[in-house]
Amino acid sequence: MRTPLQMLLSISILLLTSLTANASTVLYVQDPFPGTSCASSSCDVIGENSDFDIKDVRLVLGDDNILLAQIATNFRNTTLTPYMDFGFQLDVGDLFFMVDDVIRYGVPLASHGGLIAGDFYNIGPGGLLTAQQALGNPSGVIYRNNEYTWMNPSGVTNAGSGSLSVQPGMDTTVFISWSGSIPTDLADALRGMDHVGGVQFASATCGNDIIEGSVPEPGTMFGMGGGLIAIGVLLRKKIKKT
Ligand SMILES: [Ca+2]
Ligand SMILES: [Ca+2]
Repeated sequence: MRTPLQMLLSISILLLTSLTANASTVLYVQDPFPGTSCASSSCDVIGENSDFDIKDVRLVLGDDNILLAQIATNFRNTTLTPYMDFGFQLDVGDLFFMVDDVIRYGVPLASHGGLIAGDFYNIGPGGLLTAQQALGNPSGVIYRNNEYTWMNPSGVTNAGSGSLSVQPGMDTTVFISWSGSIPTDLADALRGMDHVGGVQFASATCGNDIIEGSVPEPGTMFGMGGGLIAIGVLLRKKIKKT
């Protein structure tokens, strides 16, 4: 007899394997959560966990450059519909993708400024909008004003559509899934070939929780491999001695 969790896991694995050939996780980032109502920039969440906390992000990439991005986060509703908080409209942030620490691509998870939810965009000459710009420069509220939360719609180019779904989870968690075809430079960077790929996301346009992460640099991987080889050699020496 399978538990519901086991059923859910096997369904997820089935979906993943049917989604794309030879898919593997290229990046998994867990977001630390030290506490609530914390105004310091070193803290994870400013304000209510139920509105802003991000748990993790997983990127699964197939040989065919189809990417599946899964985010576990909190939002006040399970449809990612904007809501009012302290007199300001809060929207879900865009999902950003980085090559060598520069945000080059984005996926709006809710439509804004003519950008269509689920479509894949090249960042335009207008660049990105900080939380302050996305919210319209509010005062009297505490948020992460300098964090990038949205693409600036000005001059962006649409590079294809993707599939977006939101599933309710436990309590106020929502699971956001996006899958779509990504350009070769991003795919290679996420595989750690030549360049370094990464992901960045703000749960809401106020930037009150953010997550970011990059694949390990090829040099780091080599270093880790070297370390493992060194441990292996040491162990062998120790075994020979005894
Ligand atoms: Ca968090
Ligand atoms: Ca965070």
